[in-house]
Amino acid sequence: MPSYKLFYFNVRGRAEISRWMFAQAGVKYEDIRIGSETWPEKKKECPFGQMPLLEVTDDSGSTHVIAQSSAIQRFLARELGMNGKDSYEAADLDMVGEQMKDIMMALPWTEKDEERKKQLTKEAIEGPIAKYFLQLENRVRDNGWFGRSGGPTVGDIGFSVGCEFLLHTVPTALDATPKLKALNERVRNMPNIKTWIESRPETKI
Ligand SMILES: N[C@@H](CCC(=O)N[C@@H](CS)C(=O)NCC(=O)O)C(=O)O
Repeated sequence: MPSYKLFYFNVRGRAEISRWMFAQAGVKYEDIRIGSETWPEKKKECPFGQMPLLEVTDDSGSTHVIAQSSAIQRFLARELGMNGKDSYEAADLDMVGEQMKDIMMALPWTEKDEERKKQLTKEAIEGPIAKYFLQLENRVRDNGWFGRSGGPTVGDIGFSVGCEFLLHTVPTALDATPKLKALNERVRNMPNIKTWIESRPETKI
C-alpha cells in the first residue's frame, strides 16, 4: 500500500478535493499544513514553486512528487477508483472538472476591496455562473451522478467542493438546478465525507 503526504497551506483551497477523495476512499494520508515560516524552505522542493504537492511512496520504496492540483486529483482518481470505468467516462468527469474551473475563474479573486468583492461575487454567481450551472445540470445522469457507472467520482467531489464556497456566498445558487442540488447533498452526506467536513480544521476558505 503506498503512503501519501499532501502538503498545502492551512486552507481548503486547491487541496480540498484531494482531501475529500482520501476521506471517501478511507485511505490514510498525512495532511501537512505549511505555515508562512516554513514555506520558503518547502517552496524550493516544489517543482513549480507552489502547493498543493503530493508525495507518494510506492510499495518499492520510491518516492514520487506530484504538483498541480488537477494532476494530483486525476492521479488520486485513478489510484482510488474514482475515475469512471473507462476513458470515455473519465473524459465525462474531466469535462465536469474543467467546467468547475471555469466557474471558479468567473469569481473576482483579485479584487482588493472586500465590500466590492462580495458584490462582484454575488453578481458572478447570479450571472455567468448560473448559466454554467444550467449547462452542468444536463450532465447529471439518471443515476444521479456525473459518471455513467455511479459515484462519487472525482467529478462529483470536485463539483461539491466548489459549491461549498459558492453556496456560502449565495445559499440559493443551486435552486434553479435541482439535479445539481441533490447531487451536492448526496456527496456531502456520504458518511466518510460528512465525518471529514465535521472534523476538519476550521478555515475561512
Ligand atoms: N495551478 C496550480 C496553482 C497553485 C497555486 O496557485 N498555489 C498557491 C496557493 S493556492 C501557492 O502555492 N502560492 C504560494 C506561492 O506561489 O509562493 C495548481 O492548481 O496547483
